[in-house]
This record gives sequence, C-alpha cells and structure tokens, in this order.
Amino acid sequence: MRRLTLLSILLVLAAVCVACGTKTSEQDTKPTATAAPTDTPTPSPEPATPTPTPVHASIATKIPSVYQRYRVKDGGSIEEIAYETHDYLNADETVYTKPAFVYLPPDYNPSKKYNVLYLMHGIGGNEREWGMTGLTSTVKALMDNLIHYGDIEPFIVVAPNGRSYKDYANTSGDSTSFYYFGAELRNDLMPYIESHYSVYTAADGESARDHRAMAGLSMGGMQTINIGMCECLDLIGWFGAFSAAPTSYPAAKIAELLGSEKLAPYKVNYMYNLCGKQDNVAYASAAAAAKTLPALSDRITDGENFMWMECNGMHDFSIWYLGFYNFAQIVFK
Ligand code: FER
Repeated sequence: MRRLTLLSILLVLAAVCVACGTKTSEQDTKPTATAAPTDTPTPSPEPATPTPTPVHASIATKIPSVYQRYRVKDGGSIEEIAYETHDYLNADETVYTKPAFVYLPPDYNPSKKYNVLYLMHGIGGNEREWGMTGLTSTVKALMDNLIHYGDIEPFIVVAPNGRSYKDYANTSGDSTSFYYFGAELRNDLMPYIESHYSVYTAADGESARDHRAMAGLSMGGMQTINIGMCECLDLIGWFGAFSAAPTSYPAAKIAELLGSEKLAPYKVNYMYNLCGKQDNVAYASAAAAAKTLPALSDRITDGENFMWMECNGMHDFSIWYLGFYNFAQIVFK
C-alpha cells in the first residue's frame, strides 16, 4: 500500500515536470483568428541560443505556420488613433472624429521614412474587423514575422473605418457611405497619418505614391479598386483586392478609367487579386473586375504589375489573411 502511494507521488511529480518542460511559450502560440484546430503539440525544447530559422516567404496558397506565430520580444506595436473628418455621404461639413488602428513595425524610428498600407474591411465590419487591435493580431504576427525573417522591409499598416458618414459605427447601416471614402482618405486620413508618423508626403513629390498602398477584403476590395485605383491613383501606387465585392467595377470600366486623361499619368505599380473558388458572395465580381484586365488595358500586364490568384476557399479570413500575407510580399518592391 505504502509503495503504491510513493509510486503515485512519483508519477504525479513526473507528470508535473513534463508539463512544465513542454509548456509552449507565448511566442509559439498560433493566433486563434485563423481557428484551425491545433495539432497535438510535439515537445521540442527551446534551443539555448535562438538560431535564425532558415525560412523564406513566397507567394503561396497557404500561410506557413511559422509566419503566424506571435512575436513577443521583437514584434511591432499597434495603437488606436482618432482623426477629424466629415460626413462625406451627406456632404455635412461638421467635424467629427473617427477611430482607426495603426501597426508600427518593430524598432519604428521617426528618423526613417516608412511606406504605408491602408487596409480596408468588409460590409459588416469596422476598423476592428482585420483584428489589428492588439498583441494577438494575425496581421501583426504576419508583419512581424515577414520583417523578422527578412522577407520585407518594415512598413506601417493603417486599418480605418471605411464608412464615410456620421453613423460609421453602425455596422449594419447604409453601405452607400463606403463609396465616399476616397474624399476622407485624401482630405483627412492621409494628412493625419502624414502629420503624425514618419511617412512619405506630398513634399516628397510625385514619388510619394510609390510609398502608399491600399488593400481590402470584399467591400474593402471594392474600395481598393473603385476608390484606390480608379479615383486616387495620383496618391497610391499599389493595390491588393481580396474577394472584391459585387459593386467592384468590371474590368472594362477599370480599363477605361485607367486610360482616361486623369489617370493616364500614373502607373499602377502592382495590382494583386485573390479570391476563393468557393466564394459564392464575391467570386463572380472579383473575377469580373480582374481576370480580363490585362487583356483590356495596356497599362496592366500579367506577371509584371498584375496577378490574379484563386484557390480553394470561401468568403472568409482563410482567404483574406492569405491575401494579406501574399500582398505584403509584393507591395513596395
Ligand atoms: C453584395 C453582396 C456582398 C454587396 C456587397 C457585399 C454592395 C459585400 C460583402 C462583404 O463586404 O463581405 O451584393 O453589394
């Protein structure tokens, strides 16, 4: 009996030791936003001195798990801002403030100048939809890792609220305000970012557009195409449209606008498109906006400044984070 008790104590002690020794560090925790059930963890003790892992990102159909891990020690930071704007939908000049989130890369240094990506949400979302709000952000994990492994130069990401009207906080409100975001971006958000962070501005001349990008999911993909590319090409050079929504301009209209006198002087540095093949909300519109664009516009050349990508997936974040991961590797290069 006593031997049995001793054995039990020893077993319990052994179990506790094993549990402590194999406890996953916070850095190895996968973000929950992608929500894949985690595999059974295999115990692998941390090396005494961290050796640089020889990994390289590539344009992929799946995000390697190493790029999804949170980086605690050498990660960037996220801050919430509030900027002054107007109700552009109702042409109401009254000033009000709107929130947005800003990702700053690790070792953000105000004496350097950074590129900026404006990252837009979908129809039911707001400035929080990309989850870029704190330490457990997948966008932050992807950025931190792409920077850590030397795949990209650090850049700033801004996640605003894409509804340009007073009732912006109502996520089930009027979606017409999404189409008015261009004025807010040009007149209010960009000037705010440019006066509060170390980024390229109009003072840098026309090349400032080479340092600005826009990307978005669904309605935000529509905004990237209709507003970023077809209205603000003088300000922005790089575009990423993920599952672009049904009101995205069709390729013929985009080609016509790119050929117009207003937009002709400005190069599309790159347009990256991704959509899930099983996306029954946006496949038709995303494909109609992008797939024939290289054939219709002499300003868009597949493989040079354009990519259409489709892969298995639906209208959800498994596609949108993949889109972000791929676009982050293309933009500003
Ligand atoms: C529509 C269906 C879906 C539409 C927009 C959406 C404006 C947007 C979906 C999303 O942002 O996820 O008919 O028209």
